Amino acid sequence: MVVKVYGPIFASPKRVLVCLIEKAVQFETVPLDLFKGENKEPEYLKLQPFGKLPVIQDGDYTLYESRAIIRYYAEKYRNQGTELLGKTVEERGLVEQWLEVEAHNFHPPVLDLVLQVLFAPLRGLPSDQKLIEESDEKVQKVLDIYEDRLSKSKYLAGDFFSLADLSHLPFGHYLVNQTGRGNFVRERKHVSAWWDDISSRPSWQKVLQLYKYPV
Ligand SMILES: N[C@@H](CCC(=O)N[C@@H](CS)C(=O)NCC(=O)O)C(=O)O
Repeated sequence: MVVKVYGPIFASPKRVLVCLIEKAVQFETVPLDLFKGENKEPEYLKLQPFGKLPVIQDGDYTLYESRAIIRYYAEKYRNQGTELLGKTVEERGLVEQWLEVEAHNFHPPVLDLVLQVLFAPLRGLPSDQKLIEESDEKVQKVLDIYEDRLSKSKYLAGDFFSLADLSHLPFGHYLVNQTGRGNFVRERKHVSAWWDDISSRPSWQKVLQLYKYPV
């Protein structure tokens, strides 16, 4: 059974796509246009009642929340493709810790920047300058902590690439390439080397090549 992934051009579904490629899991994609509100159509809400992307269908199994989906596939295909969860329970603990950091410390201010810097002008709305300034400050503080961590280990959870690193790719891409804040990464030597390493992985390059971001 081939996994179906909804909305591949958008950022959060890309978290799932890059994981499936790392795990050598076959998938097909189902286009869904957020700009046309297709995520609020009754048929889609049956799959994802909050009207967000992504959702996956794997046979008659349906799952939403991108970080839940990547954990599911990393565990289900533990012995296939790249090992993304660590080899010991201690490594797994660190993978989980940094996945939580990505979700709760890195992602929220980066999302605010993406919404204010990229999407507000697109919708003809004014950008909230105060929120932009606050988010800039928050992201830089988070990256200071990453710089310290990455001066001690090559990747976030240790000396192995994991789900924790992978989870940064979709919005890290926005931060570095689309919001004019590449300097936040480039000014931090270890963060910069880490970003170059993870974003040059063939899996991520393939996602970028196949599914262009909408903005
Ligand atoms: N926590 C969710 C967030 C998903 C999310 O916000 N997706 C965006 C696309 S990147 C979306 O569906 N936005 C449409 C909306 O909020 O109406 C996940 O990781 O799956």
